[in-house]
Amino acid sequence: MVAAPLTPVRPDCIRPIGLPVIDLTRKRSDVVDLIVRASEELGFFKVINHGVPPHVVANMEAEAFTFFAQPPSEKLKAGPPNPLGYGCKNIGFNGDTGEVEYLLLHTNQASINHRSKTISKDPNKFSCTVREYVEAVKDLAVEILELVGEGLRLSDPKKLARLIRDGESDSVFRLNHYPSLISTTTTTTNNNDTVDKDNNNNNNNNNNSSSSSGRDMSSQQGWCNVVNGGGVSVKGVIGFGEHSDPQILTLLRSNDVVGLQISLGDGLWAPVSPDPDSFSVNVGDALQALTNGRFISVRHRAMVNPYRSRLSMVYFGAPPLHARIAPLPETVTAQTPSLYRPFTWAEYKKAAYSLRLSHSRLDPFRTV
Ligand code: GA4
Repeated sequence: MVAAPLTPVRPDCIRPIGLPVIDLTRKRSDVVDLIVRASEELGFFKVINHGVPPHVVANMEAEAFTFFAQPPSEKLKAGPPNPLGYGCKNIGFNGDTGEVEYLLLHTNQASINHRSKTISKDPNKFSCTVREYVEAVKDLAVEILELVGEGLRLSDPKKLARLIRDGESDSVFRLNHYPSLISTTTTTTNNNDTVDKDNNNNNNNNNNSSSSSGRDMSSQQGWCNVVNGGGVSVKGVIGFGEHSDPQILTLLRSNDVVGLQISLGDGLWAPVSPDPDSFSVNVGDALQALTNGRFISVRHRAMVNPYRSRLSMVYFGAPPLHARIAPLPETVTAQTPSLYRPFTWAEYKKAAYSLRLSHSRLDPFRTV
């Protein structure tokens, strides 16, 4: 009898590689070339000397830690995520889950003001902090897209940047909290929320994330049901599963805790070293379509750090809902015919929310 061939099981493999770190104060033409090359080869790069003031970042991080340190009953007042608002473990509407809790906000000021009322005891302070952060990061995204426009030799080099600068842009801002898994003492409260009494292992390097009592604000207090009686494996727990971002450009900043990984294909994952002074930048699906597949919308995921809580603050630069996304004429040639049919951002967003997180969302929009 011939034995049936074994189906090879290929475990995910971590492959540390040198990821591009681009100093935005270098000569403009060099920066343009580096950004284009990184976007083509990986769809990912980091930027340093980016001009976002440290206090703006620190204030936003402090607000985020303050929010997540609250008991579940308080945080749930800012939910459920529809998709905006507070969410815990559930991602999107089609059954995706992860070991993450988050706040998803629209960057429109009226929306931030409105949401702040259920998020913070000092809504004005919260909304001002978010506004300052989002404005600064949006300016950075605009600058990067202008450099991209130059690199692609667009007849109108600011065309891409205008899509996210537009007052009606559908950009969103996300705060993700990935509590650590190690905990020495847990108690289960009446409403089934697991409360961690030991905060020491969540030590965070950033002074701004500490409360006046000197306690780490990234405590698991208020986290719902992650530690589960100490029975959770601390290896390879997924916080936010593999996906690409639907928008144009994503700018992510995290505290000094490892977790983000980008896909190199073939089950290989490159860890992104945490570096609170830089921003990680990734190409989104809309930019892949606009560049006719020249730039890669990189797939990525976030792993839970066993020992320390991770906080990421992510700006997703998107066009207005009515904006038309189609390969830019400069990227379409006889040799590189149009890969995608035109679509509006509203159409794409609707499709994204009808699919699972890991779906290759652009495929149905391909012409060939
Ligand atoms: C991924 C990028 C952003 O975080 C996000 C996510 C959104 C959500 O969490 O509500 C989505 C996800 C993201 C992609 C596919 C859909 C929509 C969950 C999901 C299953 C806010 C976004 O715009 O798309």
